Amino acid sequence: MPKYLAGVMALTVLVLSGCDLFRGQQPSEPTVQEISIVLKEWQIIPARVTIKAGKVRFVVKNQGTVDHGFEVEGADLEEEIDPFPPGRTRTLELDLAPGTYEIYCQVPGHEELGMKGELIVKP
Ligand SMILES: [Cu+2]
Repeated sequence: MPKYLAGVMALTVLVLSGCDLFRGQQPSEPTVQEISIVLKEWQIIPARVTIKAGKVRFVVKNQGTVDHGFEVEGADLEEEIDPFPPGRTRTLELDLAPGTYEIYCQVPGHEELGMKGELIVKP
């Protein structure tokens, strides 16, 4: 390959890595894990969720035909989305420590019918 071409390529690499360095200096957004959950009769999908400790945003959609809610319970934590109508979506943002949490629908009787699951938060 001609020497000038090698020079151009080296320069290109320098410019590209320069861009990377520049990007690396931008303030980085804290990572929020986003988990999609579907509620319907009579299940929570997925029933088993595994995430890493830290900030998580549950995007919960009611695809059933009656009101459903979403509750996360475990360790010292109990947080919920109040029951909401079919076709709607609600979000819940939490900062979770490692551990095993229950997830369930808090409408009376729904958990017993199967609207429950497990949330595993890894360190
Ligand atoms: Cu329910």
